[in-house]
Amino acid sequence: MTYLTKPKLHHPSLPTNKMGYTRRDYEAAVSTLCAGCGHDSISAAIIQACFQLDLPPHRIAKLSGIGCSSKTPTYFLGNSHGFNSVHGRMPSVLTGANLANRDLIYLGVSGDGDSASIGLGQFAHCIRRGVNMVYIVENNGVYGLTKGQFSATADKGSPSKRGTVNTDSAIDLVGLALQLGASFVARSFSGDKTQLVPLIEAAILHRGAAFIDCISPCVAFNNHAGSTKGFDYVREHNDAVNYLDVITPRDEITVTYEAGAVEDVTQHDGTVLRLRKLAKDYDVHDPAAAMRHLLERQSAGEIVTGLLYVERESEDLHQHLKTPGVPLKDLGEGELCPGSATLASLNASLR
Ligand SMILES: Cc1ncc(C[n+]2csc(CCOP(=O)(O)OP(=O)(O)O)c2C)c(N)n1
Ligand code: SF4
Ligand SMILES: [Mg+2]
Repeated sequence: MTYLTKPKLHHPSLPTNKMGYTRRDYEAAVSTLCAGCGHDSISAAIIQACFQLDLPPHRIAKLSGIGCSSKTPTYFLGNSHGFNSVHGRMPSVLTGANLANRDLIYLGVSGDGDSASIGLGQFAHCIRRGVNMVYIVENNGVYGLTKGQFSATADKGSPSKRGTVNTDSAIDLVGLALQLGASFVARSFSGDKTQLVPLIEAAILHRGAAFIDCISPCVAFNNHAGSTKGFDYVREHNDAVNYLDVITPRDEITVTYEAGAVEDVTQHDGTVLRLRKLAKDYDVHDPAAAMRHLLERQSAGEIVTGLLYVERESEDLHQHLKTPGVPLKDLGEGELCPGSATLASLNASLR
């Protein structure tokens, strides 16, 4: 029962994208998560983003750890590559895959337990290395799969469903990602598709480590009064700095916006991220300002969402390591093994 497949037949009038695929071609098995779980909305947003970007599913690799959140790649992109790794170890598996084959689009899906508890070290190093990927944490503040223990992102003073109060300080993954040098940092809410879908699109088109912290309520264990990760709390305290439209080079720009409320950010591939600014003086290119804004709003009890930071001229690990443009997996023995004469001269140069 865990892997119920969806019927293959499509209604002939379903809209198709430029690849000729329907949205259904980006779906996968029927979800077995609890009805109403925020994670399912994030899966739907990923499907929508990949459909709208006309991505060939076989060019995407989705990787995850362990948790309800890490199960979700079974429920989207059924025609893509997938690897469900060990708890907290998705980042190193993703980094290795990315180094071996730079030609795929890497999507890392994780949970707050997976990334902020057991996998914190792995999270930190793949962000600081600038691995070209979209890293999404489906953040519910609990270990959902193991029945509701506090995770490291649970706010200090917030009660569990049974009334125990969390006495540990929370790790803010957005603040951490900024400090670690992520070149794209955003936070969103699973219940806000209008904000989330373009953020995922922009993160896919970004070169470098793109991190999205997505608050995703756990309806079974963390949606009660007093929880700061429940649907009601997030809706009441959501402080969006901006909303985004993604305009790829092949799109016609037809939308017009009020002057002063819009900022265009051009990415390396010519894609334009059009920010509809809500906080008009918010500077999306200043990580220190982003950090200040986060802390200020946090002390006022607000949860800041939107695109919080993006680097204009971002680089990735392959540029840092000066790897060849051809994926390493496609290199032959001649290129990978320079021969004993080269090795002898290298050794001689080090004596
Ligand atoms: C090495 C290891 N330690 C502990 C566990 C038990 N375990 C499984 S999932 C999980 C926490 C999952 O929490 P999170 O990543 O937040 O995902 P969620 O279920 O909340 O989406 C834990 C502790 C495990 N599977 N492997
Ligand atoms: S336990 Fe929580 S996180 Fe897991 S599927 Fe149910 S609602 Fe979602
Ligand atoms: Mg969790």
